[in-house]
Amino acid sequence: MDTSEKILTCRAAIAWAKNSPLSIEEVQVEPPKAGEVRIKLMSSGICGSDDHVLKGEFQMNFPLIPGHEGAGIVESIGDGVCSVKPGDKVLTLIIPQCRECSSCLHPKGNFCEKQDVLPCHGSMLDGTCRFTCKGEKIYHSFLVSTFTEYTVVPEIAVVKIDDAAPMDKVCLISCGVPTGYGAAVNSAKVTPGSTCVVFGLGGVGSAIVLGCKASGASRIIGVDINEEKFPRAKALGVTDCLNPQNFKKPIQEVVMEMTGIGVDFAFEAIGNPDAMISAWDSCHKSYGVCLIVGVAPLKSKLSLEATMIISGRTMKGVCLGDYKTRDCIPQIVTDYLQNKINIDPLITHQLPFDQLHEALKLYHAGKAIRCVLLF
Ligand code: COD
Ligand code: ZN
Repeated sequence: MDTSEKILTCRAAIAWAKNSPLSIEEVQVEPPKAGEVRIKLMSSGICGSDDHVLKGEFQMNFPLIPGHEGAGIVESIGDGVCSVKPGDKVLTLIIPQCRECSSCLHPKGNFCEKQDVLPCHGSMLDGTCRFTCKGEKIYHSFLVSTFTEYTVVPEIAVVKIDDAAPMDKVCLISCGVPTGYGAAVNSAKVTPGSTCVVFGLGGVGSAIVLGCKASGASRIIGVDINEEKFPRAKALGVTDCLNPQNFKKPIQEVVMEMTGIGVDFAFEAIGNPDAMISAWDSCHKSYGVCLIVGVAPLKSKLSLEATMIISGRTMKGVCLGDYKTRDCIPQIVTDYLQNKINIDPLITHQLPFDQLHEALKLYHAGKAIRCVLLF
């Protein structure tokens, strides 16, 4: 049956307010307008940023449908859409690529001006929403919303991937993998034989470890307050695991003592300003590079010892691994299919969508690296 141009009714998880439990409801999903794509989701990861959303740390409009790490199949397209067609396997993109703004036109920029993360309005690009529940308007998150059987996204926030992609896994390549792996291989360009430290060994931090290892780093120090993360981190390539709570001195001093001179590359994948300073202070004074991957709470500030900035260290923010998303993300899927990168160890759990609460419990208990929801 041709469902395009029709309003679809399906199940979706709604956050009615910040810090309130998600409820799975029947929602109506409008057809895509011009320049938009309606997608039948096959899987969605639960990312650290979704937790920030639910806690209200992104200052978003509620009620909303969370989720952004999605893989699905195009159900219908609006007028003018030409990069995807019904039946295509696609990934949703939390950072779109409009190919027209100053970031997209610059050879290095990837933080497209059409993104809806910082700040977050919760609508489509025309300011309206495509979801309703019990007659009430439901907001989108980050232009995508993936905790739903169907979603509508702008064409600039979706990309076609290889037909052979396993849809129960590749949702991670929508966000967590490029965010972490790309921070190491594409943004930092970790060098063979180098020493790295990764703060936060969740899904994103684990993908950073994968990238450091693939780049030939000889020592990878992993820092996390949850020691349950250590065995998996070691299996991915972490050589030394540190729990800051086991030391009386600041963890950067421990890293300095372990390395003698500081690390070549430090990554922060927690979103914690104190950890950002620890990462910076762990770097070699002269040539160390500190990559900030986590988003810190709104309006928080960093306090660095200003005198020492002159010694040459670099601090760089990086979003989605500095990849221009529509141009680069399909290649990561192809690399996965060709066994050039293995994302499987990052997927610790897979659960049907209606067990969303169980999945969130696993996330909050620190048991999951990535739990994938299956539709
Ligand atoms: N010290 C050490 N480790 C800590 C601390 C601390 N003070 N606090 C928490 N941790 C550990 C946790 O135990 C956990 O293992 C890890 O940090 C965080 O991992 P997750 O699994 O909760 O979260 P991720 O890995 O999915 O995401 C983390 C991000 C920081 C990347 C995320 O929260 C974020 O800020 N994302 C925005 C950045 C971005 O580029 N987003 C693009 C799309 S998300
Ligand atoms: Zn994410």
